[in-house]
Amino acid sequence: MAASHIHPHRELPEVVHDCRAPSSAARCRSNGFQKSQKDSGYTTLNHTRRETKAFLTDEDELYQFDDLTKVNPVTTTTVLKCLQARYTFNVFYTNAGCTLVALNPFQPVPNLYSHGIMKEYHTAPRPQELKPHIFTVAEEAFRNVQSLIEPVNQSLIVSGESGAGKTWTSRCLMNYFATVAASSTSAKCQGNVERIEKRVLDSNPVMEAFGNACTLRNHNSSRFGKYIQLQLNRSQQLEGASVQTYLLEKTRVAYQAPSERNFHIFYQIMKGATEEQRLEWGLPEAAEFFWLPNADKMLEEDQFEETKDGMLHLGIDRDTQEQVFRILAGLLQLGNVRFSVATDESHPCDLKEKATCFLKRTANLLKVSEEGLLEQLRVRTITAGRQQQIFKKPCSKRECSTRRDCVAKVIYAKLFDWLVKVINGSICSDSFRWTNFIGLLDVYGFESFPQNNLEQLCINYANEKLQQHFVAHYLKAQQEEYAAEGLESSFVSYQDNQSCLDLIEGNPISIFSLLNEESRLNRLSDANKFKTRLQAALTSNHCLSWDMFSKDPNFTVTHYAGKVNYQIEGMMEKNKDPVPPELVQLLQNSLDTFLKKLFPFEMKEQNDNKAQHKAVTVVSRFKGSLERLMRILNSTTPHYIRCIKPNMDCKPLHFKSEEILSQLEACGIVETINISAVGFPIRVPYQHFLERYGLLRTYWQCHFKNAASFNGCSPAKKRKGSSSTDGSTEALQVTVQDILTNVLTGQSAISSYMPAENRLCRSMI
Ligand code: AOV
Ligand code: MG
Repeated sequence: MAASHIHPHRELPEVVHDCRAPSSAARCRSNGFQKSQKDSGYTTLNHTRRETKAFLTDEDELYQFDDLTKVNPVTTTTVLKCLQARYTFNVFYTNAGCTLVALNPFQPVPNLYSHGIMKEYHTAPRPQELKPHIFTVAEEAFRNVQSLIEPVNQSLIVSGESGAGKTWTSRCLMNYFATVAASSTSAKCQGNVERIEKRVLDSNPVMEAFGNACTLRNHNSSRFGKYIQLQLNRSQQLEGASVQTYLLEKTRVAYQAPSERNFHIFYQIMKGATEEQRLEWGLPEAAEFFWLPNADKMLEEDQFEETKDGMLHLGIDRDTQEQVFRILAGLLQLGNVRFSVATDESHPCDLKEKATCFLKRTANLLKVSEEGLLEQLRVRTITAGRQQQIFKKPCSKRECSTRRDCVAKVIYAKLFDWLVKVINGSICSDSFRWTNFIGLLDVYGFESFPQNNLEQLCINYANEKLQQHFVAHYLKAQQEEYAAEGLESSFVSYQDNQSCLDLIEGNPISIFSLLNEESRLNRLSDANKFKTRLQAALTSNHCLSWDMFSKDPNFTVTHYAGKVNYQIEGMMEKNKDPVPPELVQLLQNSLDTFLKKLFPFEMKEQNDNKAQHKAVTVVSRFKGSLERLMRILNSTTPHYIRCIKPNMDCKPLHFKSEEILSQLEACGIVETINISAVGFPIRVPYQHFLERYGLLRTYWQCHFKNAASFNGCSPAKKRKGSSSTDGSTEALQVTVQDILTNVLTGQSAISSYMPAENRLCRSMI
C-alpha cells in the first residue's frame, strides 16, 4: 500500500475551466462503441474497453484520462495515480463508468460553475464529450426527463464522507437546474419562474443556517438529510420544488462535542443582532453561553443578513423572523440555567449562582411564567395507579439538566419542522402544474468521531442504505441483467454490504430491534446489559466486534466505509426521546403566539406507560423515512456522484493518497469501473426505440436517397424472438440501429439526419 503522500502542488496559472477542449480519452471514447445486437428486449451498443494504455509513469498523459474505464489495468493504484495527476492539474472531476468522481478542491475554483460553463454543457449536442463535470450529469438527467429512458423521473445521488463536498455539489446542481430550466422559459412567464427559482435557491442558505454546524470533520456539516425534488412541467420549466428532510441532529442544541459548534444560526444571531435586539434578547457582545462554544471562530457561514433575506424571500416576514430569533435567544439563555445538587432528596435542586438571571431571561423570551418554568425543570409529574393519580417528585441534578435540554431540543426540532413546512409552502407547486421531477439527495456523510452515539449510528446507517442502493441498482442489477441476456461479460466480484445492514436493521434481531425492545420496557437503561444482549444475539455477524481494551460499554460496527466504535451509554434514552407532557403543556401555555403555534394542543402526550409502550422510537421513525426514500429513489433513474475528500484537514489542494484510497475502496470504485467497462451504456426497450426513433427513417430517406451510401454498417440480423413478422418493420429496425450506431461511433453527426433544434436528437444523445 502506498505510503501517505502529499503531492507537491505545482504552481499553475489560474485554472479557467475549458469544457470544450477534448482530451485524448474523450476522443478515444467516441471510437469505443461498437455495434452489438443480442437476443434481448434491448437495443444495445457495446461500450468496449479501449486498448490504449495509460502510461503510469507519465503524469502529463495520465492527467488526460477523463474516464477511468480507459485506464489500463484498472487497479486502485492506477486509478489513484490518475486522480492524483488530474488533481495536480486542478482537474477535479473524472468519470468512473456510471459514476462521476468529484475531488474536493477545498478552495473556490474560478469559472468552474459560471453561467458560461452552464451554457456550454446545456447547449452541447453531446455533453458527455465535454470534460467531466457535475453539469454533464445534471444535463443528462435534464434531458432524460423527456427522453425514452425509463423511468423518466431522475435522482442525483451525491454521496461521500463528511466534508467531501456533497452539499456544495448539490448547491451547484440546484443552480444549474434553476438556470437551465429558466433559459427555456418563454419571456411571458419569465417573471414568475425567476421568482420560484430564487425562492428554491434561497431555501439553501436558510436551511443550512438552521441545520448545519461546524464539526471536527467539516466546518459546514449538514446535520440533517435532505431530498429536494425539482418539479418540471412539460416544457421542462421549473414549476417549483419540495423538500423532504431526515432526522435533524437536535441534540446539538444542548450538547456540542469539544471543538465543535452549535447550529450556525445561533452564531449568526450573536454576531448579527442590532444593539436594540441585543438589549431585548439579553445578548451583550461579551456574553458567554455554554451552548455557544467556539464563537471566536470566524466562519463564512456566519451570514445573518443572507439568512434573513432568504427567509424574507420565502415569505417569512420581518416580524415572524424577530419572533424566531427571540426564541433562539431564549434557548441560549436556557443553556446557562444550571443546577446544584439538592441538600436533601425530598427537595428540588437549587439554581447555581447567576442562573436565576438566565432563568428569568429565558422565561421572558419564551413568554412563559418564571415559576412555572423552574417548577417544570425541577419537579417530575408522575401519573400512576388505576385512578391515574398524580404525584410530584423532585428531580436529581442530572434529571434537571436532562429536562432543560429536552425543552431546548423539542423547541428547536419543532422550529426546524416549521421552517421546512414554510419552505415547502413557498416553493411547492400544485401537482397539476408539473409532470416530472429531478430529485437531489444530500444527506450527512459517513462519520466517525472519537465518541459516537445514536446520531452517528443513524447517519452511518443512512450511508449504508445509499451504498446498498448503488450496489443493488448498478453493480448487482447490471450483472444479473447481462447474465439473463446471455451476454458474455466476465463476472466482476463486488462487495455487498447486506450483512452490515442486517446487523443494524435486520429482522428479527438487530441493533435497532434490541434498542427498541429496551426502549419499550420502560425500565432504567443499563448499557452493560445491553452490550451482553448484543453479544449473545448478534455475535455471529462478522460486522460486529468489541473494543477489548475499553472499560466502557461499547460496540464496533464494520461499515462499508470503515470501522466505527459506538458508545452504548445514552443510546437507549436517545432512542426513546421522551418529552414529558408537563413540559409541552408549559410551552402550550406560552403567551408567545409563535411558540404556541409550534405546540398545538392536540400534540400527543407520551408520558404514561401505555403511550410510552406504543411511542415510535427514533430509529423506527428514521428507518421508515429511509424506506420511503428508497422507494422514491427506486422509482427514478439514478445518477451517482461520488465526492471524495482529498485530506482530513480540509486543506486546499492537498492530495493524501492513503485517505483517498480508503474512500475509493469503500465505495467500490474499481468494481464500478470494471463493470462499466464491460457494460452497455445505453439500454432502451426495443419497442420504445422503434416507436420513438422510427421517425429517423423518414428523415434519413429524405437526406439519403440511396440507402447503400450509408456505409460503415452491415445490416443487422433479424432479432430472434422479435414480435414483428412484418418485413418493413424489420427494415426499419436495421435502419434505425445503423443510424444510431453511426452517430454514436462518431462516423456521422446526428445533426446530419435531423434539424439541430429537434428535441429528439437532444434526448437521444
Ligand atoms: P459535505 O456536505 O459532503 O459534508 P460540504 O459540501 O459541506 O461537505 O463541503 C465541505 C467544504 O469543502 C465546503 O464548505 C467548501 O469549503 C469545500 N468544498 C466542497 N466542494 C467544493 C468545490 N467544488 N469547490 C470548492 N470548495 C469546495 V457533511 O454535510 O459534513 O457529510 O454532514
Ligand atoms: Mg453536507
